Parts: sequence; C-alpha cells; structure tokens
Amino acid sequence: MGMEFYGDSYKGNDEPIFVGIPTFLKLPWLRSNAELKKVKPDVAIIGEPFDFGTTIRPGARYGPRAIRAASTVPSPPYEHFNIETGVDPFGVFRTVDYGDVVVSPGDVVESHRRMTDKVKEVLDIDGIPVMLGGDHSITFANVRAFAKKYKNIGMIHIDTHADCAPQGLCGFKYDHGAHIRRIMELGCLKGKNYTLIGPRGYWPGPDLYKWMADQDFQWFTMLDVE
Ligand SMILES: [Mn+2]
Repeated sequence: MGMEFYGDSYKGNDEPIFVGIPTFLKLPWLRSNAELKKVKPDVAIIGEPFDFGTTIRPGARYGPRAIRAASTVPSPPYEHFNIETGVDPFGVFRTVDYGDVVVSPGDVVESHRRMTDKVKEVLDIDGIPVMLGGDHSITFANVRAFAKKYKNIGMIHIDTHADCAPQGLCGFKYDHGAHIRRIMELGCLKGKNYTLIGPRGYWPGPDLYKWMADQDFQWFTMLDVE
C-alpha cells in the first residue's frame, strides 16, 4: 500500500531533514476538498493554528507549524517501521496532510465553525481526522463535527484539568476550560462514555467534580495512573 500510494518518496528519500516543504512527516499535501474526495485517504492530518480561546499562555497558534517542522526528524532514511508493534503505519494506512484550518484571528466562533467544517469533510469520506492544535477550546469544534455524523460518541480526555466549567474565568462561553460543557450540550456524549485521565492539582474544585459525578463521568487521577 505504501509504495503505490506515496510513490518514490515513501522510503529511501534522500532529502536531508531540513530540506523541502515540511508537511506532517513530509506526507502528501491535499489542498482542497475536491482533492480529498478524489484521493479518499484513510487518515488526514489537519492543523488548527488557534489560541484565541485561552485565558493564559497564548502561542498555540504556532503549534501546528512547530509540530510539522519537528515531525520530519526521522528522515533520512524515510522509514516509519515501529519497533514495538512491528508495523509501518504508512504501509497500512493512506495518510495525507490536509493543511490548516484558515482561522479568523480574534473571532473564536467563526474559527470554530471553520474547524468543524474541515473536520466534517474528512468524516464525509469516511477518513480519520487527526488534528494538531491549538488551544483546548478546539476540542469542542472538533467533536461537533463528529456529532454531525454520529448520534453517540465516546471520549477519552487526557488532561491536568477537567475543563468542564460552565464558562471561562471571565464568562466566555467557548473558553478552553469549558469545552466539555459545550460538548455535553450537543447531546452526542452520554456521561458514562466519557473518561478523564490524569487530573491533578487544584482546579476545578469540588463543585465541578460533583457535577461530573452527577453526569456519570469516570476519571483516573495521576495517583491512579502512577
Ligand atoms: Mn484542557
């Protein structure tokens, strides 16, 4: 599958790692929905360069670009054989880089809408979208795309924080600490199908953990994990 899909660039690519356009792992770049529909990849990487939903530490808008630049490290030679599984994922799945969501700086709602649309395009061809963020509010936009296709979804959330506040610190509805609440409002996620792994520290407080218990949420703190 790999050679026939990726062609000569699949393995044995003699480009040094700092040469060429850094799509994710130097995978083929599909630039339009028309191309996506024609190629019908199994997996599509989507960048979501967005940090307008965070209350602290802006900068995640540069995340997708940084991840892509770092991702070209294994070449040369262009080998993706995994030592532990014995599998070359690109020999199994046809994977592409579907570029970035063109966000509208300063406009959270419009940017989230564009993320939902782009992720939905991948779901519409029965592909698996993999998103590179981006602050954590993008999770709401991404899950909303799944909710347009599936009535019931499950969610495994790995995070220091539960992110289930009714709204952000200063009242913003689409804040990076409120995306779980927005997802619950979509009606696609039953509480028993949600698991949080890794919470620790001091936020949120007991009132929100009570709300989570009332929803039938499961969680495993870092003590559990260790
Ligand atoms: Mn989070």
